Amino acid sequence: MDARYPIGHFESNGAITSAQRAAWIEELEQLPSQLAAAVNDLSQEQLNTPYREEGWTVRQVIHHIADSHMNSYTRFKLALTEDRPTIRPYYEDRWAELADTTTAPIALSLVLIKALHERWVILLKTMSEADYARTFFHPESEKTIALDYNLGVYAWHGKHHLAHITKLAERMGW
Ligand code: NI
Repeated sequence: MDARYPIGHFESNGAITSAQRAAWIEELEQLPSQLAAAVNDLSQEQLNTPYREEGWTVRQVIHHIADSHMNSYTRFKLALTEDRPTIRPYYEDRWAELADTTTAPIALSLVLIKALHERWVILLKTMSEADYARTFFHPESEKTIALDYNLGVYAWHGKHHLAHITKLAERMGW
């Protein structure tokens, strides 16, 4: 198994049903408490352990989720209020090397992710079928992305990074 992709890549084929969306929203809703449970008992040394060789530390993974999901939330709001806006890509690997990500207490991002996901879920639960069909343009991939697909991507993204932490803890016998 590739330690980088413990749950595989995101896959979505064909139409996305409202039941599928509801399941993804539920996953986003549960992520903050699952993350908190995964890191609650870890020591500073454990938090500073890379989840794989050459990989981010557990601390960086937690702060990265906050960075990434703040960007995603903004993209949802842009797409809901503008016509196919071009979103702003960023270098997530460089963000992850900044001091707030390498050294800040993870409690800060756990609170941030919890509050952010609560707002995100309120928004997601009130979005109509037409809202989920709204899109943004990603200038790097040059793809037009619909919000229902992007919901799936970020439900996957949360589970993907959660699995980095839980698999590491399993391997290390923590
Ligand atoms: Ni990521």
